Amino acid sequence: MTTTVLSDIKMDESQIRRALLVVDLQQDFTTPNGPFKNSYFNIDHIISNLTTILPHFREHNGIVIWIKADYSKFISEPKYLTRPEGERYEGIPMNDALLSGSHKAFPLCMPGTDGEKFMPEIESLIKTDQDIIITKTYYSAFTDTNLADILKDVQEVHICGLVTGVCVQATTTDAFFHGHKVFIWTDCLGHRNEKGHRKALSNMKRWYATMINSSNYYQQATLANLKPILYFVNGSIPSWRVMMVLYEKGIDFEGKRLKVMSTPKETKSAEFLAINPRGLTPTLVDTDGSIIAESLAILHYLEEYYPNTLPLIPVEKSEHIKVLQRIQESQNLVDIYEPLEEIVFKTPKEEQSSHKDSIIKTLQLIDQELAFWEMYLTKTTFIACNHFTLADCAFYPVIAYLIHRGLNLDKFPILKNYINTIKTKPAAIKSHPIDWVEKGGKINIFRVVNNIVINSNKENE
Ligand SMILES: N[C@@H](CCC(=O)N[C@@H](CS)C(=O)NCC(=O)O)C(=O)O
Repeated sequence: MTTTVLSDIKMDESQIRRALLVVDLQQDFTTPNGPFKNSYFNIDHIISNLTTILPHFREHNGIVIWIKADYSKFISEPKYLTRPEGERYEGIPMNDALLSGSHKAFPLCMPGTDGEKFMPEIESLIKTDQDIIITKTYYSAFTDTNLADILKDVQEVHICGLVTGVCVQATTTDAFFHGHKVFIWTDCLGHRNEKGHRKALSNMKRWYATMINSSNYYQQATLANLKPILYFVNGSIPSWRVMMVLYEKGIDFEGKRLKVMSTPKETKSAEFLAINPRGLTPTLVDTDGSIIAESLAILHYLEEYYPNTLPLIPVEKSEHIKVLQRIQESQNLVDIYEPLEEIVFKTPKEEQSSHKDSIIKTLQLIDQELAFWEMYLTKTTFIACNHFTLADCAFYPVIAYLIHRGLNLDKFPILKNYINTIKTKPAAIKSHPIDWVEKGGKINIFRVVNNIVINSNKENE
């Protein structure tokens, strides 16, 4: 079953509806002598930032929602959000018992007290004819409120306020699970201490939200709505790896195919050399202008900088390190195999037989290398652990490429089985090189080199 995710709906900038949730700027949190005195924030800075940006935000389809806490009920049972269906949400941590709960340790934001009220400076920022005020009783502004209904046509949810690691984080997580694209205004936040603040930021960045600055939220959010561009060469292992990750994570991108069989090569055009002076693909130009090349580095980049997408690096340490290792190891097979292409494509026919020994050695090394991967797959279903990870995206295109070039895997039945499983995955199907057919490539490298060896033996008889 598919679910419509608000943040996936593509629209023009002018159509995007956004909301800003300003969380808990009440006096109990902000007064210098209150329970949150000496905390890690400067309320004057937050107020000054909001004063500058709110008029602009309202002008750009933005509704401002002021969230207030009422903790007078001393609720002790957490209330959990139900995980929505869809790949986007699988395996992503939801609010834990603490974040799904409410405050009960001491009286805080009690109705009728000054502590429950907004500071006068905040009151003066509220436009009572346009803004909305919501009172929540849990940490998350979504729990037991009508916030989800209010936001039902809103794509971008921007969040700021207090405190980063509790109400802001609880609300951010739920906003993500309600299908919104979430932006955190990092210069309008605060927590009891710096450590907790940073930990919460890194957690939110990893899973649920894009970190932006209030002063240029508009530009940064607009950039976040653009598509990254991937310069690629069709049928190249490095480009294939990156595409597989983009599709698996559901990152919408614009592919720009560069031809390398043309003269001059499109990869060596002045325009492309200005982007990547090595003239090599894949090269990713991200929406904020960041440029990154080298396939394995791009894999890590996508994992790090697309936190709202399906995670492909496990959090559990032993699995994590296996993924890191296998990603790097996947290059071994490429490096071992490459001399065969040198011999077939770049060596004059009459000289090829002189490479007989090197061909035999290379074929042995390929077999030895494949034996490692066969062994890995006796231990886990996928190449690094029991679920699909970045390591599969690094490795699968290598082995699939070699098969296209005529590699026979009869000696490696588990590997063969693995290939048959992966190739049916939507990300593998979508990233499959354009026009490649099942029966293999025009030039069967493995057959050609075997013939070189046979012919060379005959010549020496
Ligand atoms: N180590 C690089 C290798 C990149 C590479 O060699 N790309 C080739 C395609 S397989 C390319 O763009 N060649 C263009 C050219 O030769 O002009 C990576 O993993 O990204």
